[in-house]
Amino acid sequence: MSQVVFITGASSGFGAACARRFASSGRPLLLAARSLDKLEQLAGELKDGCPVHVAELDVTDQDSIEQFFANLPQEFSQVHTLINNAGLALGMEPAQEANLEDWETMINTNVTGLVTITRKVLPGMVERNSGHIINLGSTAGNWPYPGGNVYCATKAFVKQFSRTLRSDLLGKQIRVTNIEPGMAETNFSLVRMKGDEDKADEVYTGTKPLVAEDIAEIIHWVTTVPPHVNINAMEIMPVCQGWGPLAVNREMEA
Ligand code: NDP
Ligand code: 8X3
Repeated sequence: MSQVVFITGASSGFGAACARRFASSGRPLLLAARSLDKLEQLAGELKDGCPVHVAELDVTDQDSIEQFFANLPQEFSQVHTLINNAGLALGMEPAQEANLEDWETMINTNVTGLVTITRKVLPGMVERNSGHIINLGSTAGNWPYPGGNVYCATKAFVKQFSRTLRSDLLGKQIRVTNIEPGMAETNFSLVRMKGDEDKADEVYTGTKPLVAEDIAEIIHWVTTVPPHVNINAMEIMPVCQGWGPLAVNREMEA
């Protein structure tokens, strides 16, 4: 049976690193993102290792989604492993000052986009009684931080959606895993800081963050455990990251 690996957000960061990691296993790769030029460049790099199909996909746009699935070559149409990776954060402002459009974009991408792609792919997995859905959650879905407001909430959604998928799929040979990385240096901060390179660099200054290849290695590993084993979730931080104490404001009136 075909073991197609479908990666959303494959043009950068974790998605591109996953494409490179899975290419070495020879499985057919279906790579999607909005930046077709970057996908084509990646496909050029991978083409000797495995069959690759790249296509433009905006997970927030229903027409784009319909077109993407309608135009899939037959040999890439039976997805075995879905890596729901497309996602982003925008802004770090406190909730009362945040841009509502940024909130909508995060919800449309990280929540609505992720569930729509899952809903498209899942019936085929159920019919074939075979598959693995790997969602990109985040430490942000477990631990709140100032300015994280809606981004953190979208990743908390991903966590619970991953668990409820497992509930619905009980009895089927379909695995679901939520991968929850902490600070990782990709284009993530540049996107979040809206192209401000100094602000994006500051996020990683003096640290040794995770890199995309660390997460790709772990995502690949969760697909290699014996078929009766389901890794429900994995939270991964760089050694330089940890938790602070709960915040207490000491300037309140008694
Ligand atoms: P990058 O910015 O490097 O990659 C994000 C990818 O998502 C790009 O390929 C981008 O492609 C794609 N994408 C964004 N919006 C859309 C859209 N509407 N439709 C299709 N693709 C889209 O960041 P990361 O690799 O770091 O992020 C990948 C995932 O990991 C995200 O879900 C993020 O929230 C999560 N994550 C990141 C962490 C980090 O610290 N870096 C930690 C924890 C989780 P394009 O612009 O071409 O569409
Ligand atoms: C990305 C990790 O801490 O920047 O999901 O929110 S964090």
